Amino acid sequence: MKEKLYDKFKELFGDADGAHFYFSPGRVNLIGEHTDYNGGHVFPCALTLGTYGVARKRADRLMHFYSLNLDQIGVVEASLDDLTNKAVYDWANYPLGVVWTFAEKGYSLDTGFDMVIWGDIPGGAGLSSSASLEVLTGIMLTDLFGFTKLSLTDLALFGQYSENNFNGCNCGIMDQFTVAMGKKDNAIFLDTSTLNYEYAPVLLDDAKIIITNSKVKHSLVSSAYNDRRQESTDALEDLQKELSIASLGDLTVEEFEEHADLIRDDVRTRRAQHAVSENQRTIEAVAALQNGNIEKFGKLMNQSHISLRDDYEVSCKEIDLLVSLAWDIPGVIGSRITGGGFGGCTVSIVKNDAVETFIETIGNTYKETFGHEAEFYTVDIGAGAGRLD
Ligand code: GAF
Repeated sequence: MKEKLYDKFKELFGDADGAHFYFSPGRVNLIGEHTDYNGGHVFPCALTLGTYGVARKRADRLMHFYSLNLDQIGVVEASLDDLTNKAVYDWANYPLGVVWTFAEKGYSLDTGFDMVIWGDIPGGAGLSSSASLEVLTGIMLTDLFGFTKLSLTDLALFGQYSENNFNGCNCGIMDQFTVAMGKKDNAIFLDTSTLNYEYAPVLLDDAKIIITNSKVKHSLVSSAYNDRRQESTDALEDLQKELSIASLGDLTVEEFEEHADLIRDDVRTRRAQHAVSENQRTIEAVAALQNGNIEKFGKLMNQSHISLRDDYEVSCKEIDLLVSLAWDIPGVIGSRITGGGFGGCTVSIVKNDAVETFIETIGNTYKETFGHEAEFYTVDIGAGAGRLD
C-alpha cells in the first residue's frame, strides 16, 4: 500500500521528496456504549484496519486532498484562507475540519500541504473511519509543521472538536482517543470524565473477537445520535436539580434507582438508565476479563445489547437478528451491537471451534431474511496512529 500511495502522490504532485507516510487505525468497542459523552467508562481497542496517508508541505496556501478509495472525486482543493465546510469538499471536510481546529486552538499552518490517502476500514460500519482520518490528519500536521508540544491526547481532543464543530456530529471522545492511543493486543479502559486510562491485555487463547457487518446504515444517523445525546443531557439536568453530580457516570445503579423519579419523562429515564447501567457493566466487565472470567465478560456484553436495544433504542432489526442468532450458537461467549448504532456492526466473542458455524449459520439466515450478505472480520488488535517512515 505504501508504494501505491507514493506512486499516486508522485503522479499527482510531481515527486515525493520530503513526503512522509502515516497510519491511523479504526476501532471496535468491546463494551461501554454511549457512555463516553455521559462521563462513563468505555473499553474499546484499535484495529489493524485503518487509514494510510502520504503527505508533504507546500510552498503556497493551498491544500490538496486525494483518496484512492474515491477516485471518482479526484483531487479536492481548498485554501487556508477559507476554512469552511463545503458539500463539494465531500470526504475532505474531515481533514479540513482538523486544519480548522488547529487554527482555532492556536496552531495555524503557515503553508498548505498535499495529502493522498487510502483506507481499509469498511465505510459507514461504525468502525470509526472518520475518527481514523481525523487523527491521521492531526498526526500528519503535527509532524510536518513541527507542533511538537501537542500530545496524542491533544490530537484526539482536536479530532473530536472538529467532528463536533466542523462536521456536525456531537460525538464523545472514545473513537479519537482509541485511534490515537491504541496498543497492540490491548483494549483501553478509559474513564471519559477524567481521560485517565489503563491498557488491558486481550489475549484470548481459545476464542476470537469477530465483527459482523450488517451492511446497513439507517438514514439520519448523525441526528439520531445527537438526539440521544440531548436526551441524556436532559435527564442529567433533571437529576441535577437535587443531586450534585457532574455526569450520569457519577451515579451507581442503586443511586440512580433511588433518584430516577426526578427525571421528567419515560424516554429520558430509559436513556439515563442505560448510561448508568452500561457504565457499571463496563467496570465489571473489565474486572472479569482481568480475573480471567471471560464467560462473565460475555454475559455483560449480552446485557449491554439488551440495554442498547430497549432503553437506548439505537439498534435495528438487522443488528438484532445478528445478535439473537449469535446468542443461540453454542460456543458464542457474548455478542452485542458496537459503535454508535442504527446499523453498522456487532462484536462477538466466539470460541475457536465455533467460528465456522457462527459465520455459516448467521451468514445464511441473514441473507435469507434481508436479501443481502453480512460480512465477517476477525479482529486483530493493533497499535495507535503514527508516522511509519
Ligand atoms: C460513536 C461516537 F463517535 C462515540 O463517541 C461513541 O459515543 C459511540 O458512538 C457510542 O458509544 O462512535
